[in-house]
Amino acid sequence: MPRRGPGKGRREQAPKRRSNRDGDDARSRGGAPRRIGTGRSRAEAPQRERGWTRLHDDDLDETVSYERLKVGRDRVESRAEADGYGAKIEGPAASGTVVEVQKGSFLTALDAPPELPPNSAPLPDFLRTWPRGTMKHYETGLANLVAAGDRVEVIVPPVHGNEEYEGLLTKVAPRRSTFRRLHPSGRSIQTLAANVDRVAIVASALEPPFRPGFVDRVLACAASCQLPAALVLNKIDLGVDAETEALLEVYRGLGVPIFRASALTGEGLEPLRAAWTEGRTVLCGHSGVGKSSLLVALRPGLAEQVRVGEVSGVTSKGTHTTTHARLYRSAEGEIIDTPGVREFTPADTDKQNLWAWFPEIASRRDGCAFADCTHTVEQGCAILAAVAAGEIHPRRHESYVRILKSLPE
Ligand SMILES: Nc1nc2c(ncn2[C@@H]2O[C@H](COP(=O)(O)OP(=O)(O)O)[C@@H](O)[C@H]2O)c(=O)[nH]1
Ligand SMILES: [Mg+2]
Ligand SMILES: [Zn+2]
Repeated sequence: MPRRGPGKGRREQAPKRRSNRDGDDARSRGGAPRRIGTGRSRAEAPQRERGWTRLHDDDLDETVSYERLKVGRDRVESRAEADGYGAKIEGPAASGTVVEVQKGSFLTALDAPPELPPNSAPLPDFLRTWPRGTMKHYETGLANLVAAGDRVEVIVPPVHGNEEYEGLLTKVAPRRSTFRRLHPSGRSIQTLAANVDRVAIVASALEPPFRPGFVDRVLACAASCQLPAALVLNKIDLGVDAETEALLEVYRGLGVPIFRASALTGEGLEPLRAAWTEGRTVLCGHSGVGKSSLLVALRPGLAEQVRVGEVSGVTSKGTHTTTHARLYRSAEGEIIDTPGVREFTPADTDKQNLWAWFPEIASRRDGCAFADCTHTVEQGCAILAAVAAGEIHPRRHESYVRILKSLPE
């Protein structure tokens, strides 16, 4: 009697469909946000498993699986088929760096062109790379598995004539660091950039006004990622008001390096150039503060690629365009711009340990009367006392309270 393989039948539940349905269920239930880190609670695990079939080698009856997968013995040429079945795609391997994450694909700069057959079409500067089918279907609790700055390995099937090259992602190298945030949905963690060395918060004194709440969010976010952060005050040609000056002093007191610059006049660019020549810097800042202008001022070679004065995040029709980070490589140091990313809520943290990313709270919390003090309303709170005594700036405390309220339990 023919053996009915354990994988048979279950394979028909397309993983993608299944995971979508789970998502809808979760949404319709509403309620509390999911646990960070997994994206799902443990209680949901059995339900999730049901949608998945783990195929052991022993379970794979070759003839059945070939038939079922409709792959046959021919090489799979189309990406759509490969997506679904993790089929074999042939071509030379290459390594590279992801410069931008787009809808489902990764724009990748290859370290060196792979050896392609003679009379293949010329390779583009940036190769559009797609993940293998399976990678897209597992719910990991992460909004994205690959980020700008990731080191990857790809397969590059040769193409001829006018066909477009498309790489297949085969491997993502371990990261030396990640800059990540809680996704605005509150349900997953989003890696904005990988293998970065420092975060630069770009702000302007005027037009748009200086926003300390934003600075505090990025500072907490960077600290939770163990990344050093600096503050760049751009547009100093427009003047700096006394209130902003006072806040800059507060940040300086907290050990945050402060740069003052004008992309317009070129003032203050030298120290930035010097500070960013080594490694990789991520620029964060509201639209209009001058991130693109600074990029072009520091790297005139990018003038063709980077558009200044572009309203990012929203098109004229009011729909969202890309909010994706873009890596600009250069021998004078690499810079990642994050246009359209406005929310920086620290990931890997919760209400109980947010204090750790506020140095002036971390250093005083031992003085609180209660070990589980939230530093918001408690009697005998050393932090509230320090705010009242003028030792902690009220705006910093206000930022702490705001972030606290926006975090999951
Ligand atoms: N006065 C002045 N204007 C600037 C400066 N840097 C940028 N701008 C202007 O601010 C606007 C937004 O700049 P942009 O670089 O596109 O900001 P981004 O959205 O942060 O990338 C543009 O009109 C720039 O010309 C500066 O240092 N001084
Ligand atoms: Mg810009
Ligand atoms: Zn307290």
